[in-house]
Amino acid sequence: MRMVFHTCWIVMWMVGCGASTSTAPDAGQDDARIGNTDTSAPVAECNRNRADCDGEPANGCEADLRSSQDHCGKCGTVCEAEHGSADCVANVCVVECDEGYAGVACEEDVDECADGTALCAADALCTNEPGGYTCTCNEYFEGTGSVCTAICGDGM
Ligand SMILES: [Ca+2]
Ligand SMILES: [Ca+2]
Repeated sequence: MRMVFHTCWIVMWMVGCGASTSTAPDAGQDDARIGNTDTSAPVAECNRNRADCDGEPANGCEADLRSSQDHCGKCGTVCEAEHGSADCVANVCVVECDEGYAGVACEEDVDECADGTALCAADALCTNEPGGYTCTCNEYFEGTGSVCTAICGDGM
């Protein structure tokens, strides 16, 4: 009598256990895929916009590609500007160059003398410089460079 009861209990327990284990694996996989904090999650399981850029499984998908300055949009894409500001916004590196600089990372000096944006007087020499330019009045002229007047103008 006692034995029968025991067997019955075991069967019920097994059925109950079987029912719960049939759903558990799926739920577990979803958790691993979604949870970046789950350090046991494989590297390939990073969420969209996150990545394991340092190859360190312990910290999981540590890089937020949307805003990381070192991994903007994808691993290793550094968002920076040599002469200006750079911000990783929504996976894109937005660069704003200081005046006088251009290029993808604001690394190029703008040659204001060559591109015609320099505001030198007609009687001045334009000299390109990093981040700017200078205007120097020609010989026999004097002034700031943006304004040059002839010396001995009275006699001419
Ligand atoms: Ca990592
Ligand atoms: Ca320049």
